[in-house]
Amino acid sequence: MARKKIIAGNWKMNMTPSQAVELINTLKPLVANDEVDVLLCVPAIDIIPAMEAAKGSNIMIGAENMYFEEKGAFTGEISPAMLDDAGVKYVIIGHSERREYFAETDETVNKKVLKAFEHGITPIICCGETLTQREQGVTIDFIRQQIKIAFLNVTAAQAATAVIAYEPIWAIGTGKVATTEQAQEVCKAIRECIAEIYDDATAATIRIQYGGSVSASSAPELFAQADIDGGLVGGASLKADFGQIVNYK
Ligand code: G2H
Repeated sequence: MARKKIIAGNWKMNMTPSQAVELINTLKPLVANDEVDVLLCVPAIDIIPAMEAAKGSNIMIGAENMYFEEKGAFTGEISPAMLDDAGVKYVIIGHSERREYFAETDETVNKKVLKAFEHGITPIICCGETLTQREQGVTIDFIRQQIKIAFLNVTAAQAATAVIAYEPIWAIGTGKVATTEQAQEVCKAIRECIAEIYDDATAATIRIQYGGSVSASSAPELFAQADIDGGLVGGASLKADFGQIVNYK
């Protein structure tokens, strides 16, 4: 069965609650395309008003992060139960900005992935190499390691429902998009890695996005690649361009 594309916005630390409502109202008619899954991952404080604003549309609201503990003395963190109770179905885990600025590691990513599944929330698991790693020719090895650790103790049934976002760090917010060949090569390698960890059926079902300066002009070619099942879109999800990306065909 063909995999349904998933096109997700990652608003990062942008949009106040009232701006979130305004943007969702603008985007609703522009992204009304049932052929793809449309998701906006928004700051925690925006989740509830964004869900209200998105009601009656095809826009799903997701989170940008969560903690791996159930509850307790973790000032400032958001628990999986809180997301679940708010109706969140997707959460971004291990974005490179979380790894760079908030000390997330492959191990904490794995803990969060397991916790998300425990609460019935689908993780969008981010991976990606630095420019140095690409230049040194170790991209695939590095990504394989990130994937293997992220999926430790995750069952095949769970893995099949996960989303992986391949985001080369050098392409994030820089305007430099990976070439379609570069993006496809790594997404294919990720799928092969999933087949090695699990089996062909799981690899054929899991959805793999490309992320990193995706725009209305780069989306059509990227999303046409055999192993690319949509995108994780930062800057361009904050404007009407997101509508063009969702309707990339
Ligand atoms: C990569 C991406 C969204 P942008 O971080 O996850 O952002 O499209 O702005 O590069």
